[in-house]
Amino acid sequence: MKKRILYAVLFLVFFSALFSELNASLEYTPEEFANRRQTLMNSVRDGLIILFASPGNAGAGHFRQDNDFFYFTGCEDANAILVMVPDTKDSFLFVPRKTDREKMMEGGNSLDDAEARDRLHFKAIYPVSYFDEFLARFLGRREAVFYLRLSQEDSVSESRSETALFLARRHRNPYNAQLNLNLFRVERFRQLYPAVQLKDVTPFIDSMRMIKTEKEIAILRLNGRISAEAVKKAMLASKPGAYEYELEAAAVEVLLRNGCRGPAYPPIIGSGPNTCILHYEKNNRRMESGELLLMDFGGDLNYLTMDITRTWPVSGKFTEEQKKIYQVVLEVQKACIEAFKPGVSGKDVQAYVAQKMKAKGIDPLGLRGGLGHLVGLSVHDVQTGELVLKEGLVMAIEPGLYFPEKNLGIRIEDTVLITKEGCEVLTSEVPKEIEEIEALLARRKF
Ligand SMILES: [Mn+2]
Repeated sequence: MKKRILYAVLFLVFFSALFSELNASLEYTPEEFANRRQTLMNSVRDGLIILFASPGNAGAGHFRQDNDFFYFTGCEDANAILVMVPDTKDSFLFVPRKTDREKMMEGGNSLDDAEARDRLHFKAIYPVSYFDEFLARFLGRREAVFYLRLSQEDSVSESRSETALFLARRHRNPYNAQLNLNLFRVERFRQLYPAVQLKDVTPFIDSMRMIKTEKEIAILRLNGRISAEAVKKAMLASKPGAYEYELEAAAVEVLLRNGCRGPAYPPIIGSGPNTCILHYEKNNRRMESGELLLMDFGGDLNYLTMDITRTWPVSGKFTEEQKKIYQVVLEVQKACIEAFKPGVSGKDVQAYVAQKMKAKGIDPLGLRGGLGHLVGLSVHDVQTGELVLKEGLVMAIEPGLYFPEKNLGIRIEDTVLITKEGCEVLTSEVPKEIEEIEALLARRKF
């Protein structure tokens, strides 16, 4: 027993050290962001590009910058504005002037840092109160076009279209039907600058954000390993009689120990009937032997997310029926991953899956496979146009079969990087083969 504890401690020390060393080399450099601004200005070419930082912290979570603002600045100042001038290739940052009291409570921002302008490659850093005067001066001289985010914002857990969807749902109740911040800003521009043509910068941003840079790929690889370890720890924490939230605790600990801000979305840990609720997040049910557990989980590391789902039996052994359905989902998921390579569309993947299932004599039970969703600064990352796979895209593939009448839902999800010839599974370190899962669960003692 003592020996086991010693090994556990040694493993933990080694494990933490390994990941933290990797973490240190994965800091973004200011040049990464300056280069992105140049690329964006090269493709937009006219007018002004204007992007907004998050206004401030909300709720109990840690501050997380607006995705588009972060992508082009790396700056975590709240309530700031970024202006890019494609004509001169200059960038300007506008930041609130903090009072002494604010500085004492929260620390300063880029305005208080004399070297920030040079280090971050801005032409100037101004107080945000100068922003409208800056625009007035600019409008006196040049053709009036502002490139704004006319589409919705995304967040760590929600895509641009989900933001729009949730807003539409909120507006079902007329007493909650105010504009969100993004739309309010557009309205304000229309009121203050009626002669200025407003154009959407979002498609330009999205085509850049879709293809991951070398640094982003390194961060995503590490996040894949950390998030996989987290799911493995949750698998080992599962047992008949345990509560779903106990698994959440085990998994989140691995994220926090390894430098993630936290989960990329509310962890989904459903047992029995809850395996059939796709976005279940109460995580407060007691699990029993004979049931399945479905866990959908991923970390948020340096503003890049991860998405994994595994399904396993609480008892440690699949029943024959569970095994049969699990095998179908697994074969479809593996066939999708086999089909992933540059040039492939969703239809191509479906055709490959159908042919593969036929050759193996497996009834896919209506499951067809496909492309899944992109992963990046948001776990449901940005996308422009009809999706065809390209080198540098990162995708989650997540086929699932759900039978509420049997309290049986199975989903298997990995996040993959599209490479020159195929794809690299970033989350491969958490088992998904039946024998591997049962072998891992056999290590539990209860
Ligand atoms: Mn997913």
